[in-house]
Amino acid sequence: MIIKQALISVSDKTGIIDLAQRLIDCGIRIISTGGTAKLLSEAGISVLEVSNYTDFPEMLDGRIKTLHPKIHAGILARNDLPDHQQALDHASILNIELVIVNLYPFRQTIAEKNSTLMDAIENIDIGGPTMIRAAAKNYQKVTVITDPLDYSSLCSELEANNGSISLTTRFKLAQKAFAHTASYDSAISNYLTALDENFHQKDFPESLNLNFTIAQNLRYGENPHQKAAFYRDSIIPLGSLANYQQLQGKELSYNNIADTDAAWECVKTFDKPACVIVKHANPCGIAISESILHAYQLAFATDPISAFGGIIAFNRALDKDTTEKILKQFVEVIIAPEITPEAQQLLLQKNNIRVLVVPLQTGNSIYDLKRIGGGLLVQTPDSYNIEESDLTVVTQAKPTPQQLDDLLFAWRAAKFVKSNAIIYCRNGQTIGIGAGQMSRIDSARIASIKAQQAGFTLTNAVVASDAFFPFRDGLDVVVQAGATAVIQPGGSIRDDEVIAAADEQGISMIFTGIRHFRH
Ligand code: 93A
Repeated sequence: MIIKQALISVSDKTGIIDLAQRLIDCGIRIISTGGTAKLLSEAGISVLEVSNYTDFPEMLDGRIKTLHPKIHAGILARNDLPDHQQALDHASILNIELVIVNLYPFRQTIAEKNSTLMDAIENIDIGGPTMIRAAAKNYQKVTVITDPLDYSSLCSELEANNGSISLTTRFKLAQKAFAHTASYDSAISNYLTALDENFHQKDFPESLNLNFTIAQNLRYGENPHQKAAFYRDSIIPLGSLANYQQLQGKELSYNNIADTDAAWECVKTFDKPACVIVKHANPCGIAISESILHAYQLAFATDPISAFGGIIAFNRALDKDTTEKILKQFVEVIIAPEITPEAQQLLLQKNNIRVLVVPLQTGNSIYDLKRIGGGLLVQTPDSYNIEESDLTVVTQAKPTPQQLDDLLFAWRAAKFVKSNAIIYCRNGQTIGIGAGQMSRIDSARIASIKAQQAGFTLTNAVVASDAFFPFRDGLDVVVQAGATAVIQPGGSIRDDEVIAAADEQGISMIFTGIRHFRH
């Protein structure tokens, strides 16, 4: 199918002059809307303006530009039916075999701080999606381009094939086009259904249209008998795992991705050089220090047995010295904001290890999603970081500055351990982690056992508990193990009993007023 006419109507005009020139060179006539036509003619490219072609001016401040039968019949007429061709000829309508459109920037508009409902409404494109959908429906004849990143492959194919595009490419582009208009309409629906009757923003839209695009098929899911794939969100904060670049190693598995995400989200929250080692979605070692080498050694020492086959995350560039140490252990994935060239060289010795880099940026997706039978639980992410003003010392003893530092570190760590979480820390190192138990006292016992197994005494350790102690027994366990300061949310009806227990044993305790359940 040789392309004779192309319709170009774009808001984002990046690369459009270059593209138009290459189309002209392929002998294609260009039909274009006001702004696009102006830009192209100023660049010396000959264009037929839509309004001249349809003999109907753009009107209503541009709300009507391409919504005309001469445009839509030209796109929608089938090329396999002589009737259709006759109808076009009869009405002097040209076939349009290539549609290049990108839409009014709705998402960008609503993302702007001071944008109003009127701004949003004016940025709902009507003519553009209509052309895209018509072109995609008629992919047997029409090639549709919605993404500037596809310009160059379009031109290459045209130039290599005497101005025609294969059916395979047309079909692929049609799939992409419908995904694009669906995603565009989802954004509009999410935005509008989040407004209440007074046009105020509600926290959650009435209907939530999610848009994820497949990033990769995975070999299998959590278990080998499950099929799995990894999808990317339509908007990705820069520092999210979904932006990963893999430098070496085997293909990532489903569990690798889940665990790496847990490690990366945790390590990113520390300012000092930090290392987090994760196994089965839980950290088995977290540490901060002056160097990532030392942080790694400390994190590894928390639980060397569990660290076997773990995921290791850093919040600084991975250097040669640290890599040398890591290579002594069995590791599944390493993730860092950067890997130095020397470290990369060294890692090649074990080319099965998956090595990922992701830009070090905080910022969460707007929603945290959890699938349940027949539905979806949606919440804002647990991104609250406590400040000094949230803290209340509830005991007679006050924490020393060193204890306070450790308590704050332990509190950060607790957020990333599955509930019930009890974490012993000392000098920026986790020394016993009790995770995922149904009773808090069991988590406390497990944390002490883990510490002992790894050869730690718990003298002068501090403890974080992700939620309040419902009874004094949990507190008694950690104090008997050797903890001298505790951080926890408070808020139990038996807080008095727990505070009295702490005072009785002469330890200090801080309430945060914030809980960090993680399931
Ligand atoms: O306001 S519209 O929905 N009405 C239309 O008929 C129409 N036709 C194309 N917007 C319309 N467009 C959009 O105009 C395109 O999707 C594109 O984003 C933009 C290009 O306009 P211009 O070429 O004038 O800059």
